[in-house]
Amino acid sequence: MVTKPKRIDILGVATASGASVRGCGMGPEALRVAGLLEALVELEHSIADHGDLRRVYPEISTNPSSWRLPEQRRADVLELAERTSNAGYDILSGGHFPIFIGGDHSIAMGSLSAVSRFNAEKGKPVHVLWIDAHADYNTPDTSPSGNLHGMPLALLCGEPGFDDNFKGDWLGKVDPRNVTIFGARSIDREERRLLQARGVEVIDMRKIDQTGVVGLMQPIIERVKAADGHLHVSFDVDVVDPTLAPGGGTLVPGGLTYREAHLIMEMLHDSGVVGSLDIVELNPFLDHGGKSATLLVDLVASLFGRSVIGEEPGPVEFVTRE
Ligand code: EXY
Ligand code: MN
Ligand code: MN
Ligand code: MN
Repeated sequence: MVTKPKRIDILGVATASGASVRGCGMGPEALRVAGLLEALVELEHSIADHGDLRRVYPEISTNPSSWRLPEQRRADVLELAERTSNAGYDILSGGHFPIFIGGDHSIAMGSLSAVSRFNAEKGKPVHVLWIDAHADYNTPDTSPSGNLHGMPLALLCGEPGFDDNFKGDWLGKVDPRNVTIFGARSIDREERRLLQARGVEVIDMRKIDQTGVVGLMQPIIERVKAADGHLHVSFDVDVVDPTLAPGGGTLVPGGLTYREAHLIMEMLHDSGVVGSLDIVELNPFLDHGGKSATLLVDLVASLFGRSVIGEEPGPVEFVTRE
């Protein structure tokens, strides 16, 4: 039996500025419409919804063809990273479990910074499980696209190549040897070199096919337990096979099955080591009738204790919106 966190705090970061495809700024609302809060209440958790951080664009894009200009999107990402880091730090300081709902994966620059800053003060090591088709370990020098959602892990691991605008009190630091990327099947050439050089563990889809989720997840969980660490889980919707989760802007074939994805979350629940969560990259504009949003809500429910057999429910303390 795993003890329930004191309270789960939901923080939306409504942005797509780290991506080249628009739409995942609507992700937080789609997750609420798909029943995220209700699923957690159903599991007898106390929750607080902090609403969404978003940037009110100070200028209208002069790019008529598609999207805000790269320098505008960069300013958005940086401002939201700082605000997310500070809001996440406050949630953790209150003793609560933060779920950061995106938004594209650049929001992890802020969420993971919050987690690493908070735990650094406590002397508790942070481990990261990055569940994603991609490694998100590019730097501005290695990125083929320039899109910042492909770079959050590299920034947090202290890779060079980011200019001074990416530094500040809000930025945290993670040891790359405590990072595991799970479900990868699209990594760029220079990115792969960096991952190897820094000792980041990469579990690609081939390993998952050959070994299975259980044998791969167990050592990850044991390592966090042995270190008495805080595990931050960053879940990118595109890790799941696109036939099951079409609502993403950077889909790659050959992803996790429905049961593989749930089994990861169920094992994480039972482990009791998860202290924070990102749910990112959901693009409701590309989704098929809420299919991916619903799947993500069900996966979060598995992480927070939903099971067929069921558990003894605890008391509902309160449900608030802040
Ligand atoms: N590696 C590619 C790039 O850096 O442009 C694709 C990154 C996609 C990132 C998505 C969120 O995981
Ligand atoms: Mn990602
Ligand atoms: Mn991805
Ligand atoms: Mn498989």
